[in-house]
Amino acid sequence: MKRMGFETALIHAGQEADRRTGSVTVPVYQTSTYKQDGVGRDRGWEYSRTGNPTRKALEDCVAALEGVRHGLAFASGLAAETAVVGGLLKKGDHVVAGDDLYGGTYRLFEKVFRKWGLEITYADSGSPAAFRRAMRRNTRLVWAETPTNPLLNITDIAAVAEIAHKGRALLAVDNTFATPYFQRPVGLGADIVVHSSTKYLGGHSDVIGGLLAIKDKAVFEEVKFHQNAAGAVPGPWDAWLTLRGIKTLAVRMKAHEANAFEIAEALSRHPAVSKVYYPGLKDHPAHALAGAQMDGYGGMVSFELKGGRPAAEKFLKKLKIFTLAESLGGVESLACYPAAMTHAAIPEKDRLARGITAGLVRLSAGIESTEDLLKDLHRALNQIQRG
Ligand code: P1T
Repeated sequence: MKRMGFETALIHAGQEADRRTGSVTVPVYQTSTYKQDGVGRDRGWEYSRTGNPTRKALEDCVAALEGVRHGLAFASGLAAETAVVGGLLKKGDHVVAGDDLYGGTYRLFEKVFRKWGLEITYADSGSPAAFRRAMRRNTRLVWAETPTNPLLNITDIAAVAEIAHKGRALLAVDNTFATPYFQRPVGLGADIVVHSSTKYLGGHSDVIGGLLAIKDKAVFEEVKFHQNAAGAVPGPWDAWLTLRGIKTLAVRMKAHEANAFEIAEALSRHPAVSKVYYPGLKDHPAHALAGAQMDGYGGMVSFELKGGRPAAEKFLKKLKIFTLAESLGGVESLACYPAAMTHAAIPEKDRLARGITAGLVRLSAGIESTEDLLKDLHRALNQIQRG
């Protein structure tokens, strides 16, 4: 089935009815190994670290959604990131990364990749000129999260791709926040797309996973080698749950975004709030760029409360529908306090320099009724105002 529409690909890419039984969903191949018909005569599958049909369906599906031929699935988003760096780079290579990143990604770069002998420079996520200035002769990889976590900065993918390629480096884009429903980085020049499928792709807060979509076959082969050699693969059940989640991505993303818009506007009008970060708002510094490189603005909203940590703690305690929890992108609305949760691994000085302040709260807009979500936020905001 070639050239499917996006909504069709969500449901069918990589997934044909099972040949033997006609099962319309991909079976869960809960097996570690496969019978061989003779030495050197397998049936295309040898061992489930190397390959598994349920996982392969997910890998083919993400490749189709991102508009490339090659996909790979991992046990987590961070495992996918590790395979990119472990598969492609060596000691002495240099990485340029945007400076607003998920805290766990920053920790992986700082505490693991530096130990491997990699050099890393962070560039202002919103400034292609900063990426250009950070490039060196030994830069092999440029890494951008866009929109960024947690501040919803936007990196100009086409501009940064040009800079990376001029320096003979690859561009990897973490597309977790936008998903391929709102943004397809390869069409803008990226070489590798990274996902924490734990988030919107899985969509139901019930499975951890990571996915890569890779444009070039040689790059894919190197990362695939690492996937098998290091072995951070998902089990077939996790792959199956992720495939099931992906089927409804389009309808969910529309609902997440509609709620996020209403939330961002309501927060902007509230006197307890000093700043709102949402690329769909006209006063977001990269509103025009987001509109040009994305098909929508997504479901994540961050904001700054007047009154720092005490106000944030009070607000988070008063919420009833939003759940205080790490992660994002599930059907249920979540609230997070980045300074002590998702971004606690970043030293305070660096956090503050990036804008992750003591009053910052991050919301993942779920797909519950808009009215209930707004009421929940208003109640909590009004109570902190009362003191
Ligand atoms: O948690 P894991 O599946 O390993 O994915 C890591 C990851 C990678 N990239 C982005 C943009 C992410 O947001 C994450 C994980 N983030 C959270 C857990 C969070 O609450 O922000």
